[in-house]
Amino acid sequence: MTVIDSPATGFASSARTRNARLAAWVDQMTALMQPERVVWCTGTASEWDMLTKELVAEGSLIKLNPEWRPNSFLARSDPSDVARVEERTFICSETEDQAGPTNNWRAPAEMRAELTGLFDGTMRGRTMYVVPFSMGPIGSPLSKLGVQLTDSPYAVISMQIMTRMGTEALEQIGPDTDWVPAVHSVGSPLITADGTRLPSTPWPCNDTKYIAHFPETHEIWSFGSGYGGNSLLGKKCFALRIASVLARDEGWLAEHMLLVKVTSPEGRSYNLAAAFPSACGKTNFAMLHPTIPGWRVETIGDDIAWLRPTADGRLRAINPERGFFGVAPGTGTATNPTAVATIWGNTIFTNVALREDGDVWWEGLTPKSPEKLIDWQGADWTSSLEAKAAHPNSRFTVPADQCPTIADEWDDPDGVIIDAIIFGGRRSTNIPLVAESVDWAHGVYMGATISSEQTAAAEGPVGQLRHDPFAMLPFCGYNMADYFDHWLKMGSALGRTAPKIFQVNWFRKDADGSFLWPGFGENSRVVEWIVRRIEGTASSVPTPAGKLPTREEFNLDGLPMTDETWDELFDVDPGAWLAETEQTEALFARFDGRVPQALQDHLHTLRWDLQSR
Ligand code: GTP
Ligand code: SPV
Ligand code: MN
Repeated sequence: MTVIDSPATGFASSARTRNARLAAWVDQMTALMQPERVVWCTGTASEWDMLTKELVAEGSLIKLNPEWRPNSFLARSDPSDVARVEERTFICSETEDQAGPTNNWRAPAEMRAELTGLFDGTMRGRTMYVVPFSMGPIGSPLSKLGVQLTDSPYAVISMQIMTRMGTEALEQIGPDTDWVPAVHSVGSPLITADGTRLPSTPWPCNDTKYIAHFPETHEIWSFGSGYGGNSLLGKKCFALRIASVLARDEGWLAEHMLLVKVTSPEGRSYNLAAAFPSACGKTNFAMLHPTIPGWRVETIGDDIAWLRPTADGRLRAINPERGFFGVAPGTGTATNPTAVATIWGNTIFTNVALREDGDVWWEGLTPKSPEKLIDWQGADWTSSLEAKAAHPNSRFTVPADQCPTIADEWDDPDGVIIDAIIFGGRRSTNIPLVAESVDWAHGVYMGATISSEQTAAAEGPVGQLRHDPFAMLPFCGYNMADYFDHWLKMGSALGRTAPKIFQVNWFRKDADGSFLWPGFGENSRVVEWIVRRIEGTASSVPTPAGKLPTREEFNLDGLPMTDETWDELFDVDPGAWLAETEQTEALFARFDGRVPQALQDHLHTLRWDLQSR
C-alpha cells in the first residue's frame, strides 16, 4: 500500500527512512514546493492500479482495449512537450571549463537561485510522490540508488517500469548510503499564489523548462516537462549525466549503449555493447532477429550500459534499467517482431495513434495503415492525410522481462563480460557498413568522431549532420575532452584483455537516396563478421577507415548484392574523408587544446595517409 503523509498531520519523513539526509531533504523540498499530499511510493501492483485509475479518470491516460492490449494505456502529451530539450539542459559544474564546450553551463549558485524561485510553490494543489529507485539490480555492487520527487503520476508509473522502484530500493538506503537526489515538477501548480484553484489539464507542463545537473553534489533538478528523458530522472539525468561523472571519479564507464549476447552456430557466446545516437537503432539491434541460420541474439539492455573493469581484468557491464522506452515509429512485425511481441500488454504508449477498436497504431507497425484513426493529438485522422498519425518520437514504455529474447543474464548483479564495443551513427555517406579499429586508441577516435543525422528524439532540426561523440553529446556530465581521456585510460587499464572496437553504419544511401543495406535482421551478417574477428578466423583489409571485411569472407548467403552495391557500402573516398578530418579538426579545436594527444596524433596520421592516396 502507498504511504500517504499529509502536511496537515505533520511530515513523518524521518519515520519512513533510516537516512537522515533523505528525511531532511524530503521535508525541505516539501516546504519549498508546497504539495497538498506527500506519497512515498512502494512500487506495488496495487499502487500501479491506483495511479493508472486516477490518470484515466483525469483524462491523462486512455485505457486501451484489454482484449488487444491488457493493462495498457495511451498518454497524449502537450504538443509542445514531445522530446528532450537539449537547449534547456544544463551542467552546473563549479567552472564552465568542467562542463566543456558541448554542454550548456550555468554557475551552480546562480542556477540554484533561479530554480528555487521556480520550484517555490510549484506543487500547490498536487501530490508529491517520493520515488526511491535503484539503477541496476537491487543490491548489485554495480548498482546506484536515487530518490525522485515528482508531481507527475505519469512519471511515477513510468519509473515503475523503467527502474527497480519502491520499498526494496528505499530499504537499500541505510543511514550512510549514498543516493542521488532528483527533483522533478511539471511546473503547473493547481492552486495559484492567491489561493484560486485551477482546472486540471491532461498533460500539465510549463513553457519554461530546465533540466539541470549539479555534478559536484550529484543533484538533479528538472522543471516544466513531463516527457521521457526530461522527467524519468533515473534515465538520462542520473544513469548517464551524473553517472558519467561518478564513473570518471571511480574508474568505470556510464554509456549510451545497448547490450546483447550473441551465440554462434558452434555454441560460443559473446557479449557486445553498442553506442548509437538517439533513435539510431539501439533498441532494434538489442532485439535483433538473425536472418542467418544458427545464430542467436539475446537482449540484455537497449539504451544504457554501466561498464566496469573487475578483478579478473575484464570489462563487465550491467543494464541499469528495468524497462525499455522505445521509439514506436518504424517498429513493426517486418523490422522488429521481438519488440512487437514485447509490448503485448502492461505497456504505456505516448503520442501514438489510437485505433477505432481501442488498440494503438503508428507508422511502420503494419505495412498498411487503418483507414481511420485518432492521431497523437486526439484529432480524427484518415489514411488520405499527409500528416503522420503518430508523433515521430512517440514511444512505448514496457518491462524488459516481457521481451521474448531477454537473456538469462540480463539482471545478473555481476553483469556480463564485454567482448566487443561498437560505435555507429546515421550516415548517408562516407562511413562503411563495418570497420574494425586497429587498436584501442583508434577505437576511441572512432567513438569521438561519430557524427549522425539528427532525429526526432530531441527538439531541433531533424536530418542535420552533427558530431555526437560516443552517442553521448547530450548526455556527458563533464568536459568531453576529459571523457575521451578517461576512455583512453580505460584502455591502458584493461591492456590485452580490452574488448575489440568496431564502427558500423546501417544508414548509407545510394545516389537515389535509397538505403544500400537492408538493415534490421540482416545486421546479423555484420555481427557474424565481428564474432569471427574476435575469434581470429576472419581476415581484414586495412584502409584509412580501419580494417574492412573481404567480400569472400563476409556472409552474403541468400542476400542478393551486386559488386557495385558492396563497393558503395565500403567505399572510403580519400577526398570525402579529408573533408571529414577537417570537421574533426574543428570539433577538436572547440576544446582549446584539451583533446588528448593520442587522438590528435591519430587525426594527423589519418590526414597524411589520405593525402598520399
Ligand atoms: P533511443 O531510444 O532514442 O536512444 O533510440 P534507439 O537507438 O534505441 O533507436 P531505435 O532502435 O528505436 O531506432 C530508431 C529508428 O531507426 C526506428 O525508426 C527504426 O526503425 C530505425 N532503424 C533501426 N535499425 C535500423 C536499420 O538497421 N536500418 C534502418 N534503415 N533503420 C533502422
Ligand atoms: C534518447 O533520446 O536517447 C532516448 C529517449 O533514449 S529519452 O529518454 O527521452 O531521452
Ligand atoms: Mn537513448
